[in-house]
Amino acid sequence: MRIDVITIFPEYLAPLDVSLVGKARAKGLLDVRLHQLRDQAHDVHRTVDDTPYGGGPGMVMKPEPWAAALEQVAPPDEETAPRLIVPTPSGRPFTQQLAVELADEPWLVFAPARYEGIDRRFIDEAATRMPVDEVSIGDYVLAGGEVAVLVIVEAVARLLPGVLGNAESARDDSFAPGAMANLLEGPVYTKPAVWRGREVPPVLLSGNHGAIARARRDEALRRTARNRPDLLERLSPKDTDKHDRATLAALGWTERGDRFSWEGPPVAH
Ligand code: JCK
Repeated sequence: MRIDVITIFPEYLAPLDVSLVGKARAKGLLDVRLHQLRDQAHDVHRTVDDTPYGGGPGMVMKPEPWAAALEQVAPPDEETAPRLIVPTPSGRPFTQQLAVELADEPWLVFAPARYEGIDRRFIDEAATRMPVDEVSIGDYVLAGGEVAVLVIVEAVARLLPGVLGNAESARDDSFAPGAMANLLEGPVYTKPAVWRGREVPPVLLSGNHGAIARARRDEALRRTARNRPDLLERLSPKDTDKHDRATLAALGWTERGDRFSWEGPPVAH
């Protein structure tokens, strides 16, 4: 996969040289190219921003340098066009599903902005030439799009064939005790079996694989109920067994129609 990033802070993307993404690049599985947006601003101050029409706080990135940079990276007269990803707090949520979709693309171009974002006309014009996704990595406000690029590139890179080792890639993310995006996973443990007087749950040392799977599933259900009740609301009772429903009932979650609903703590008799 080829990835181009256009930014006024290419040094902010230094983590792409390290760890999983760095190794994927070293192996030739990923070709990452960084571009300085200011190279496309030709006035003495290499200006890339200006005041917003209509007034309001902050500055807006000018369309001309972005268009020139994109045209240099992906010339309009070539037969193949990339998919353009624009991080923005008002984008659609970046999810594992979108990561899987992006991992299938041969070429991505990222346009991380600063200030209040990029003049709308650049995005609208780019969309006449290539698929454009405006995405948000979460409900908080960053100072710019570079960190979002790091997040998205790492999530996509680990899905590329050959990037993870065999042992890791065999463990599909949608296969775990909870089936990722449905339930959270429970806690994990390694040696020693007792550390500072704290034992690993004995079932994990029992060798009873059925009991281990059950205990992990129960922990996944408990954690999801506590931390992500929104995920339990989307869980189909069809994807649960009798034991799951008993565990959920003990947490106050009962079957109502084709969904689970929180009915409050179960009453003692
Ligand atoms: C790209 C500039 C900073 C700050 C205006 C926003 C009310 C607009 C992001 N999940 C995410 N959070 N933040 C970003 C992100 C932030 C960015 C840029 C991505 C470019 N900024 C900024 C404030 C505003 N307010 C809420 C008004 C931009 C992603 N992905």
